Amino acid sequence: MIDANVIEEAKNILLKANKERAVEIAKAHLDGGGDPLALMNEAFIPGINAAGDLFGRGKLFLPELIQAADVMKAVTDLVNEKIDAESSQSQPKGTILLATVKGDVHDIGKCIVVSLMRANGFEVHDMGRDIATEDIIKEAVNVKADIIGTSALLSTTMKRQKDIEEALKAEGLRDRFKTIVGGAPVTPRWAARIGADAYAKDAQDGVMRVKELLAA
Ligand code: B1M
Repeated sequence: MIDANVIEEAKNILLKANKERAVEIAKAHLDGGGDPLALMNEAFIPGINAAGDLFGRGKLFLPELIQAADVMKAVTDLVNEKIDAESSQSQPKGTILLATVKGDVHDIGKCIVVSLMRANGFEVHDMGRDIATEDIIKEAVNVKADIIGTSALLSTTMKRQKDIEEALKAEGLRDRFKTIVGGAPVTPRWAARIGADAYAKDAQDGVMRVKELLAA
């Protein structure tokens, strides 16, 4: 449970792009043994979403959103380092390829998903962001992935998740991989419509879903 003052301050810090203070708050929380995901889920994700809402309503300009994202990225990097440090070193439970789809540079959420899956013992190949469908499929074959996971944050780029399903079918590879999709505009309905094997609403849910997919 995150202190209400921290939640309020996280929002203001992102809007004011005060990276120094953001890092200070995050370090204090993490060094004090606080839960890394709670810090994100309860404080910083609502904070960046508030910035996104203001941007969507024309009350925040793109350079300000970019600065807020830069602060968010600094906090996410700290949280991910902490999650990585706590990760189990056991035999990998499965191989997952993750990428943000072509045309989309949003990767803050995808990076949290990467860290949490690694922390849960999966071998994760993170291709990064703005990755073409054909490259995702080629790499999945290369690394012998069990699961292909994609993130999309724009209503225009979520269509790339459908392209992946279609390309896998066209190449006769659909049965070789399970697929999971996520990202703010993505819904369970979208996942079902395009034929993805799973949808995850956040990083924790993503871990649950990949466990289910691998057990199936
Ligand atoms: Co952009 N952006 N942005 N942006 N941005 C949104 C998405 C937007 C909703 C803001 C708004 O208008 N209200 C809007 C999209 C509208 C739409 O399509 N419907 C938008 C827009 C319009 C744009 C630009 C087009 C703006 C412009 O240039 N005019 C542009 C697009 C650039 C591009 O991609 N080609 C753009 C740019 C940017 C920045 C670069 C400034 C920055 C991104 C920086 C970065 O990622 N490195 C940015 C940001 C920060 C946002 C918002 C404010 C926050 C996104 C974020 O980091 N959230 C966002 C508003 C919003 O989403 N409400 C917005 C926190 C993050 C932890 O959550 O990514 O959802 P999220 O990930 C979650 C879950 O979704 C899930 O787990 C994660 C952790 O809990 N999840 C998965 C995600 N992927 C998963 C995969 C899985 C499983 C779970 O398995 C595979």
